[in-house]
Formats: sequence, structure tokens, C-alpha cells
Amino acid sequence: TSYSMRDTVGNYTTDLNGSTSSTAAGTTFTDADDIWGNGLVTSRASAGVDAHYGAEKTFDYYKNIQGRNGIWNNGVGARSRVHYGTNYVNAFWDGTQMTYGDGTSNTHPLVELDVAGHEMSHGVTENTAALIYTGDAGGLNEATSDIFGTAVEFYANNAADTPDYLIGEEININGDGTPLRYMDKPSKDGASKDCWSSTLGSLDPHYSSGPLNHWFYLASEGSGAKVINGVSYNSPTCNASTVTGIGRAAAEKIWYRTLSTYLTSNSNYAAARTGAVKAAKDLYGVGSVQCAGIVASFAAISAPVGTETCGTTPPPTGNLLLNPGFESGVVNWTGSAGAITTNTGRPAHTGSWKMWLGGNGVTTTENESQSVTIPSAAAAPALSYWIRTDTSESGTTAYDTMKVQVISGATTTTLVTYSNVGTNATYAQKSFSLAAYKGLTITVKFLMVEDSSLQTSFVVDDTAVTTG
Ligand SMILES: [Ca+2]
Ligand SMILES: [Ca+2]
Ligand SMILES: [Ca+2]
Ligand SMILES: [Ca+2]
Ligand SMILES: [Zn+2]
Repeated sequence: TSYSMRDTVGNYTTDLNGSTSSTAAGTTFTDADDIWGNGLVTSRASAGVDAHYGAEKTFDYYKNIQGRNGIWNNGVGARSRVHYGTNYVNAFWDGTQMTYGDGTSNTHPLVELDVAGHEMSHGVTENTAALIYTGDAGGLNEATSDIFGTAVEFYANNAADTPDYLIGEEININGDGTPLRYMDKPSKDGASKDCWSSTLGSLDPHYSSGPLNHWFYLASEGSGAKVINGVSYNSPTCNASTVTGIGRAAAEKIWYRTLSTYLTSNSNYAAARTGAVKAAKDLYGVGSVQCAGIVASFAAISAPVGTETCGTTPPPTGNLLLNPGFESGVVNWTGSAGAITTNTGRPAHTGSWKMWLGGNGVTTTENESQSVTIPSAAAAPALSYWIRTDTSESGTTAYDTMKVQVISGATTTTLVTYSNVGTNATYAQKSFSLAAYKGLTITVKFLMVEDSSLQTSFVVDDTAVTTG
């Protein structure tokens, strides 16, 4: 059996054997036992299988994490060509395929995973926002590739290439063991900027990428000193703030949505900030912690502020009481046994369950209550319910009573008191303002006291606390 370095979606890898042709297909790697290369440059397949690994992990990352089916979002993989030219110290995406040089002395092929993810992410950018390669947009383009190259590295989580926020840390391109770029503090490379400024766009995109790389680190991990997978970081902020990270997974998703939904070819850092706030709201909700983290991290790189805000969580609407018509039975309410009932001795307003307090004709105290939080943004919060009463008492003395109360902290307020005087056996709806309780958690309580003889029944159904 002969194996070919090609996967089921069409990612495949070829040997250019020193060619510098932009169109040459190269020779697809084949192998007798499906064990490729030996991890050393002495085997031509070593660089090939590293490149192939990068293509597959990048494909899988976009598909499984971002829901994007390949660079072109068409389910089709890409060709990777290795052994390009002689002593060629670069790797590049040309719009159709990946090409990798062998590096200095043909012994340092540029097939590191974050490089592969970086270069192929240029293909994703081409096919989404299509950011141009100059000005702010050029920096956003380059940083997008560093962000997703790093995301692919974390996704692969390979012990032989511990995930980090460094770019090119495995290929020693500087010759002194230092990585090519640092996301926590981009200026550590001696040329990239940590903070946005109005002159940023005049820099090479590999340096104007600095602020967005810095943003990604801050959004993911937060500011200050931190050790992650054994690597020490210390990320500053440009506005003297302290930033708390929202997690890399959220930052990745927000940036991909920003890129694929809100950015266009000439987008600048201000547009990136606005788009990311929108994306965060789309993915995590208005007023979400994630959105607040996006605002804080963009502020921390001095990106221009736009008008887009995270907003505030809209107050809940509808009925805030649970089991308001008692049709779920004795749940959500706290109180006396038997008060919430299907007993047909008195009718429900709707359904078959209601709250029947009293009706005993003997000395009794009964109650039912439920706690509810009144949103501070509620326009006109109110308590309402339907009630019917009947009695065997007569005269104008209140022997049996039912109070409707609001308990807020140590204060109990009685909204209304019903009694055996003036009963009404036809259901009527009553409503009381709860405007005094905005922002508070209160307990709504129905409290009934009956004397030793002659029943009075207070039957309540279809309760509601609404925000108005
Ligand atoms: Ca690494
Ligand atoms: Ca890395
Ligand atoms: Ca009912
Ligand atoms: Ca009585
Ligand atoms: Zn690049």
C-alpha cells in the first residue's frame, strides 16, 4: 500500500524540490507505511507533514470552533507546498495555496503551527472582510492572522508546541531564540506598537498589528503579570486601567464574528472596536460581561471610541410571578397547607386551581407568599390579582379579614384589607402600584385571619407582578 499526503476534504501537501514557481503543483508526498518524516530536515517529508498538520488543524479549527467550512467556506481544503526555493526564510498564502521555504541554510523550514494558521487565516480574511494591506486595515489584517494562528495553536494543544501568545516561538527566526511577536506586549519585538495612535497606520502591517494583538491578549487573559502554560506574560494597558479577561474562547468568537460580519476592506481600529462590541452583543447579549470586557480591552489599547455601547439588560417583561394562576399546584408559593387547591367548593377564575383562604368557620390563620425582584428599570411595576369573597357573617363588623401585603426588608406594608363586610362573589381584578419597590426584592403576601365562627372565603386567582 502506498499512502498519499492528502485528507478527505482535499488538504494535500507537495514537495517543490527547490522550485520557486508560483504555479508548480510539486510532487504530492507518498509513503509506504503512513509514518511521515523523522522530525529532522534529513527527511524531506518532515517539513511536509508539519505543513500538512498545520493545514488540517487550521481547517478543523475554523470548522469546529467558528462554523466556517474551510478557507473558502466551501468544505474544500487547500494545497500546501514545501521546500520552496533555497534558504527561503518565509511562508506565504497566495490566495490559492500555502508555500513554505526551508529557512536559513535550508535547515529551518517555516512550518510551525502558528505560522501555518497565520498564513491560511490571511485566506479567511481575503474571503470575509477583505481588509486591505495598508493603514489601520493592514494592521487589522496582520493581527487577525496572529490571533487565529494562536487560536489554532491552542486548539491543537500539542505538547510538542505548548500553546502560547507568542508568534513563531518554535522556528528561531531571529537566531537568538526569541519569538517573532509577543501578543501580551507587542513592543517587546522592538518595532510593534502596544497602543493605537493616529499615526499607527503608517507602519508596516506587521507592526501596526501590535495594538490588535495586544487587544486579543487583554480580552482573553486580562492585564498584568500572568503565567500560562509555563510562559510568563505581563500585559500593560494604554489607559492605566486594569482589564479582566473574558476568556480566549469568547475573544476568538467575537473577533471572528467581527471580521466576518462587521469589517470591510478599509476598516480601521475604530471600526474594529465598534464591530467587536456589536459582535459581543450578538453572541453574548446586551449588557453582557463579555461585551463589557470587549469595551474595556479596546479602551486599554486606546482604540478610538465610537457610539456603539453594550447597552443595559432590558428588564424582564410579562408576569414576574411564578405559577401565578396556581395551575401548577402547590409550587413557587410558600404558605398554609391546603390553601392552593382544586376544591370545587369555590370556583377558580381560570383553570381549576386557585388560592382559597378561609372558609373554615373556626379560628384560623392562613397565608401564601412569593418573593419577586422588581427591576429598577421597570416603568410602572404593579401587583394584580382576581378575587371573589363570600361570607356567612352579617353586619358591619370585620370578624374575618384578608390582607394583601408587601414585605420589603423589615417593613411590611398592607396594600388592602378585605373582610366579611362587603363581600363580592363575582371575580373582580384588583391592581396596586409597586413603584415604591423598584430595584428591590419583595415578598407578596396574602394573610387571612378568621374568627371562631361563621366562615368567610377569600378566593384569589390569576395573580401578576408586571413591570408596566
Ligand atoms: Ca507554542
Ligand atoms: Ca505560538
Ligand atoms: Ca387558576
Ligand atoms: Ca367568621
Ligand atoms: Zn501575515
